[in-house]
Amino acid sequence: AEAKWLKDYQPPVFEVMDLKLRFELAPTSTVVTNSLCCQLANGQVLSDMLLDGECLTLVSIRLNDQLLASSDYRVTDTQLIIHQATLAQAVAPYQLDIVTEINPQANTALEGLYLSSGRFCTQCEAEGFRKITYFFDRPDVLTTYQTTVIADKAKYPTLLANGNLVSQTDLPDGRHQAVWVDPHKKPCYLFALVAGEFGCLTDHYTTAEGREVLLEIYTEPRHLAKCRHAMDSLIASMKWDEQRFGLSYDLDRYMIVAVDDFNMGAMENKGLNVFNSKFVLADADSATDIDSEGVEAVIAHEYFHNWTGNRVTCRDWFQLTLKEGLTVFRDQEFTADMLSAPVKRIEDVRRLRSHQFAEDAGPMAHPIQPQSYIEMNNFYTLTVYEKGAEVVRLYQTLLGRDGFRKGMDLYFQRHDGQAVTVDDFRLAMTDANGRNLTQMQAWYQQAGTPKVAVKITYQPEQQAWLLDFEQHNPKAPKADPLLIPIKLAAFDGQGRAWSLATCANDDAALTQVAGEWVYLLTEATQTLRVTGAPADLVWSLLRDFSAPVILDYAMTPADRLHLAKFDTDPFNRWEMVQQLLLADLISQVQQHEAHQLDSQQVRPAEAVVTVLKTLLTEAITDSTRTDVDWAWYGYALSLPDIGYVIEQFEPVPIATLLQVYPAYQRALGVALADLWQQTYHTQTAQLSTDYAYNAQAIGRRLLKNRALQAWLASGDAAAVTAAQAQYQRQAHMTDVSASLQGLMQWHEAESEPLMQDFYQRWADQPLVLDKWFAWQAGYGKVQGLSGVQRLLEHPAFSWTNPNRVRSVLGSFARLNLALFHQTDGAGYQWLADQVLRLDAINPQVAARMVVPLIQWRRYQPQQQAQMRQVLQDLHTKIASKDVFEIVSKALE
Ligand code: DPP
Ligand code: ZN
Repeated sequence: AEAKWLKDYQPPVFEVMDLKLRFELAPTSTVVTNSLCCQLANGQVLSDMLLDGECLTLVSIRLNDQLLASSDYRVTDTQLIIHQATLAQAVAPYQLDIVTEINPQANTALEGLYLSSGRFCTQCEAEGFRKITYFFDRPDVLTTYQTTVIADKAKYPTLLANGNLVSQTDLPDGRHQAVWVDPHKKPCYLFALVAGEFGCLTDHYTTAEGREVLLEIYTEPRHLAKCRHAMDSLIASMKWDEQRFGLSYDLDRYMIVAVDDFNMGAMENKGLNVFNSKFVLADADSATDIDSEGVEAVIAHEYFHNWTGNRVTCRDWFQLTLKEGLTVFRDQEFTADMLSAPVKRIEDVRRLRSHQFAEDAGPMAHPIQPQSYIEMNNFYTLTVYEKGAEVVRLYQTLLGRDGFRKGMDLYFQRHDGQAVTVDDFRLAMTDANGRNLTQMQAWYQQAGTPKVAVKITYQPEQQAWLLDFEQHNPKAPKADPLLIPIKLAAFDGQGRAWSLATCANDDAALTQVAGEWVYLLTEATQTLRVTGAPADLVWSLLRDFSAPVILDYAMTPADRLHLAKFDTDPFNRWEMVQQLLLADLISQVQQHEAHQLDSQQVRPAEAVVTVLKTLLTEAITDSTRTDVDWAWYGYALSLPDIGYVIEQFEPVPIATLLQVYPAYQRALGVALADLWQQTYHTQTAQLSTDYAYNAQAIGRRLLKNRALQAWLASGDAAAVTAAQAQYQRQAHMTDVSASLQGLMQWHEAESEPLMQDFYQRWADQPLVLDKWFAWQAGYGKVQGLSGVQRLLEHPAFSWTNPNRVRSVLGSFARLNLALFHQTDGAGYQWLADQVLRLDAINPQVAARMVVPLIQWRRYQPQQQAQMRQVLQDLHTKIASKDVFEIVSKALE
């Protein structure tokens, strides 16, 4: 497999003026007629015409209406090459009519045109269009599309494609046809087609410009009632984008189609989004709060792509973060406005630190603008998306919301209708604000999470604080320093904020943006000197997580407690509690590793118990208040993810960690059992049994269920009874799910009859059944690996449904760490066996499932050897370039 490189980018030789596609749909043999009109692009000279195409059966090619002979062109596994000599004899513009045949039913890779539960749908990003027809499958070739869809009317009553519906007619043979025209030029990765039997929820939106837009959500008819939340989310997104960015929708129709078999979350095809049904269908009975938040965020994300991605697209796939980082940032800001801004920030930073930091420290580490790839699908990563969004956020932190908006306005003014690069985005921000942002370039080019070490000292004679900063990127030790904004504040002994205004004049790097102090790191080492300040200040740094870095700052527990109490930044208050917990966890793991204490002796430190006791007491006392951010309490009272704890060790003493972490959870449960119980009851009392989707209710449920979890961990029999009762009430899926997960984790035997009941209730609802699989794969311990294996043999398991595969293989390797890391290495072998099997069916998903194995270098010698052996073995057997690329990098 050959790598493609950013440095080899060449502009397209041909420009396409128009494309007409005609599909005669049939499950095993669909005929695609592609009529494309093209000519040499400006400044190009005639050469062979290279059209991408894979897994296609070529039927015929006409050039300017002349049937070509086989000597006029050549076909390889990946291309159709029309010889220069053939073109030289024709008159430009070239009218090509290419007829091919494809087999959607055999398409289990779910790239290109495929069938999902008997419905046709497409997925073209990144390079799936080449599996539909021969074309210039690259994002910088944009053209207008007319799509004719022909299919049996009884089996496929709904026929959809991008743009506006022009005509729909019956054909004599029981078939019908629909013609769709998309007036906006687009790259082929945004093409979409859908055909099948659907129910449709409709609504309307009038844009700020007065355009009447028809909104449609298509799904299996039986799921129609579960689409309301998605529709409300869509309308809220349309309104939000107008208010925040002045961006309105640009077609008469916006369609969303939910399908069950989908490799990713969703796809922003112009005017016709295709979604994994997981991110469309949600009601109180079948979806948790987290699921509903996911629907709201993904609906918004795909909608926002209409401007950041579709109207302005990427020049090449190395620029993916141009649209993804920016669109994730936009959906984060949207969710922050819809629910709770601090809680959204906490959730995003938790995910970043638990998963993206790990990716950035491992063998797949890459800059947000990767320099090369073998399989582009492998670069739809947490780094490109989540770190990319953090980099976009840096501009807003530096320029303020207004400055950021000015930059966005200029970006659209300059580039609407174009395929551009991350440099174009940076230049728009630069020019709109008259600010030199050249140093931001390094954020796009360096892999690895930067570390910022801070030493703070006080000089009593001068009443001066010295804050020494040093930045360093272990993955790129020789790289240029980055521009890192550190939001900061200081609080005195009484907890009062100390104003930095007097020192701002002495140091140009200290500025105020939107009322917050920001210290700009631009050098490898830099010192901020704050004079005339009292000795009792405690410094709050990297507030609101103002840059995606690891802050290396040894605070005393007393200072952490002080900020946990007085900091005015809710993110950093949360962070202080988390740091207390993390430091304690790390020290207990180290002690156990050194002295082989048994897990009975795990005890949370006094400071930890004190701070959690304070928070729980507050939550109980204030439980009737309606102005409290309850989700904040829920997260403050949660342990750092085990994934984040693992990140703290090199090498990772995994066996010890997997003893200590649950023992610590139990010990915290026991130490505060009464308070967990009271929190559970006081919050339950405040919640109506009716489900409501709003920040207040979501927050209460989060806190209540966190308390239930901790109480269950304590071993108290009353907690088991409470959890069983909560399950039996069947109030909504958030409560059902929390009770079952808690019981499975801490009282697996007691969970069994409830799990059976759950199966009976939900056997015919795939998205809910995914949970049933995921909980067993993620938490089931009693039956060991054979219990997980049995899930694969369950009649409801399916290798061709990505959600189902992820719910077993993904949950197992991410959550069931005791089995995954079991000492004989059988957990590693089991996962590798399944990856190999999946590789033959769906390489893209297989490549995701192998990732937990590639972190082998982080572990101790025994696990290292076992994991490496399994990877080496896999390397010799694997067929796809998807898995090959990842395993090869892991073994380099
Ligand atoms: N472009 C999709 C998304 O992130 C993924 N293919 O929205
Ligand atoms: Zn996206």
